[in-house]
Amino acid sequence: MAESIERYQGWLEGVGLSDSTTELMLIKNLRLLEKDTITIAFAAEFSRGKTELINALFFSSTGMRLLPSSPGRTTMCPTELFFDQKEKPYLRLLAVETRANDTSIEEYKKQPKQWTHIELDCDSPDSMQDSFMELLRTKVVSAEQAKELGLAPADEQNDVTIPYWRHALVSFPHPLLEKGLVILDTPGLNALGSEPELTLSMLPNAQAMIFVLAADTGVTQSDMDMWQQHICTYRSKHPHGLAVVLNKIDTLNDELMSESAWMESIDKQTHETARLLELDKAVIFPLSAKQALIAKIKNDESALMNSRLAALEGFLSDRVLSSQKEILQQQVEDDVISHMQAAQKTLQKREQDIVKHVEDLQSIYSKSEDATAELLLITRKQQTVYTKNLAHLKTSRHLFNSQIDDLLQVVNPTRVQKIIDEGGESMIKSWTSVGIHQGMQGVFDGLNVLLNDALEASQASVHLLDGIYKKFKDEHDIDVQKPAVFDDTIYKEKLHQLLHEGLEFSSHSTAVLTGQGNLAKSFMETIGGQAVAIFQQAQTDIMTWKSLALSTLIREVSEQKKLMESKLESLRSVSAGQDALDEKLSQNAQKQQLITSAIDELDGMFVPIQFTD
Ligand SMILES: Nc1nc2c(ncn2[C@@H]2O[C@H](COP(=O)(O)OP(=O)(O)OP(=O)(O)O)[C@@H](O)[C@H]2O)c(=O)[nH]1
Ligand SMILES: [Mg+2]
Repeated sequence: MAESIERYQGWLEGVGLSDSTTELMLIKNLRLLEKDTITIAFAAEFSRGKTELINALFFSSTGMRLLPSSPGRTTMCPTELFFDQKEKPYLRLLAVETRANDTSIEEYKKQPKQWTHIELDCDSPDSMQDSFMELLRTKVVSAEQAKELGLAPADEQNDVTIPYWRHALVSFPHPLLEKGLVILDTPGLNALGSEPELTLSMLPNAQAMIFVLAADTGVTQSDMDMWQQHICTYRSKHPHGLAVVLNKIDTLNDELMSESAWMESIDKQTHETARLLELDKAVIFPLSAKQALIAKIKNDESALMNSRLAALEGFLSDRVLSSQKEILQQQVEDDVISHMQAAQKTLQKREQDIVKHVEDLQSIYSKSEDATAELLLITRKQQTVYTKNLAHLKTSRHLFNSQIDDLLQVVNPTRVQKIIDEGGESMIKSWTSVGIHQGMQGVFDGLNVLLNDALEASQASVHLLDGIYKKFKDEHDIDVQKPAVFDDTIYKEKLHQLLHEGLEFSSHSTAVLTGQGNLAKSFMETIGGQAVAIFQQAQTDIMTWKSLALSTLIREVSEQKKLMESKLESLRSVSAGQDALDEKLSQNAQKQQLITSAIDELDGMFVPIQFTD
């Protein structure tokens, strides 16, 4: 796809149809293809087997239990696994003390120096396993210190064991990671409530989420709490990206049990889980991560079958990975193909015009001098009209642009930031459930007012455009497609979703948040950052609208104007004699041939970009 887009870039230049807007659109799409990553997040209470499952799904080929998994609390910090081709494999760790700063993890990721860097020796499994022990590291701090980091409730008196690291990044050469897969392993027990960025940004943005339950414990109250607080909101956002794993089915079996009794008990639990979570049984996967890992390492086909891992693998590759790929390809395809279709039309029009022009020239052969003079006069008049139209169009564009600049002022992210800062300040001061709810509602009301203002401001521009397009269609039969109008509903929806997530988070985390100035701040930072991002997107979309709104029309009118000019020139050359006319005819024939072959070349480019169909 990327290759074809690059070819198209070259083609556009060759036929003189390349401009900066188009160039930007193509570059944006090439970047999208390049950065094509898919994140699968694993969330659950502690000890349900998240890490073991990740080992079984992705890392059995290392021949070992790559990531540490053991009874009790194991993983202490969120761990992202991916492949960074720019550097040798590594483990990077961010100190837990950074929680006291305002800086987000996303921001820290841009500053590798702030992380403890451990190079991974992929040739030595033992040393790698050693390095990964860092993921389990904890330390004991005073109650005061723990409170400062937002890791202990306000009334804590005793020393507290806290994670040593706040976040871990693992770059590891694995075929799936190399293709752009990112895996997010999270620690059970409260991690979701205490790291707002994880809960409000990393998890909701993952393309798939796997919620893990264990058959030996069944669905406990704390599983249910987690499900209701964090996973349900995810589900409403990505209805097809959620899977629930009922892990440890091997524990339901013992040597005295018949195979069918075991199956029955698995079935019963699956059914019960589906009922409790109000889910379709099809997205619940009973399996044994431990058996699967061991079976894969030992190459034991029948044990692997018994572990039932294959069903989950099927779900991930068919439902998640390939559908995500399709969505991305569709996005790129829509953008590029519609541009190609417009270019195709332009060239076809050019071809028709030349054919018409050649016919005109041929008819001059047989015409009297008077008739030629008359044709010259008509063409001149037409040319004047087009010159005027072009001028008119440019004035309109000026007007349109200044309207859009006003619109951009309305959705300016600095204004958004101001609303958030003001609202946030008062919320941090009155950090109670009611205070947070009211404060957040107030902030979001303010943001919605901005969007309504923006919609109002954009109406005038929409009318202006409608008028211009109508004039050219009615008076000059120029019918080009209008670009899509800036549509504020998507941003409204996104804001609504964000408010909902923020309220959910704060109402379940007040115990941890109470009196934790820093945590309250980082919560506001995360919410604010996402809101600003929504408005930045709106701004980008408006700018795209600004650059696209009149460009096709202007291009079309300039084409017409050029055509008139060349027609005039031909007509003038008639008076210079028969030879000149012959020369003009052969020049035009050549032009026509060039255009025809350019159209052929373009036709051949559609298929490679549409290969998903
Ligand atoms: N019997 C059995 N034990 C399993 C299975 N999967 C995991 N375990 C065990 O359960 C324990 C916990 O597994 P982990 O993978 O560390 O669990 P986790 O969800 O990552 O836990 P935290 O990292 O603490 O959040 C380990 O001792 C695993 O060996 C399974 O399918 N069957
Ligand atoms: Mg774990």
